Amino acid sequence: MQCVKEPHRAQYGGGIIVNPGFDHNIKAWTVFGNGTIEERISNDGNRFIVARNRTRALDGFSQKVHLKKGLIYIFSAWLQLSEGSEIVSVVFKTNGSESVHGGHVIANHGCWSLLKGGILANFSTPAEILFETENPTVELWADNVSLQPFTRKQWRTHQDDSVERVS
Ligand SMILES: [Ca+2]
Repeated sequence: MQCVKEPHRAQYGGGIIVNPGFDHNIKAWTVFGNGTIEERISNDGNRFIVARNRTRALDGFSQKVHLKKGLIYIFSAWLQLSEGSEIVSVVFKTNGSESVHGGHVIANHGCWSLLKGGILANFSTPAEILFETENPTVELWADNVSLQPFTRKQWRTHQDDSVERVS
């Protein structure tokens, strides 16, 4: 998918993400590591979240979720940078220090890119959703974040439905 001027709506209404489109400021989002997180508003009145003054790859905004064993979690988020072009990954950090990458996208300045991915939960655990960019000097912007759980059966049915809708 190409880079777009305004982010599209969150998949599945955001799923289990609280405040996925930042209509309620940055409620339910916390800072991970160093730096500052804040709400920003586009010229068209769209609210999104910004992480700035980052110093490490994983610094930025974060939301805690609870993963359930055996479920498939489909993730998506619209991302933009304050400058340049970087690979941004979504990382699920579970208790202890285990981190699971759940997909990546090349994000740019000037337009929004869609990161699509997902993980399979091998055990039930709280997890923090983090975003990683190797270059921490750029601001990371995000909007319309979504995390939707599916059982394997639901996911197969969902994919079948998607295929039917397309054909
Ligand atoms: Ca928004």
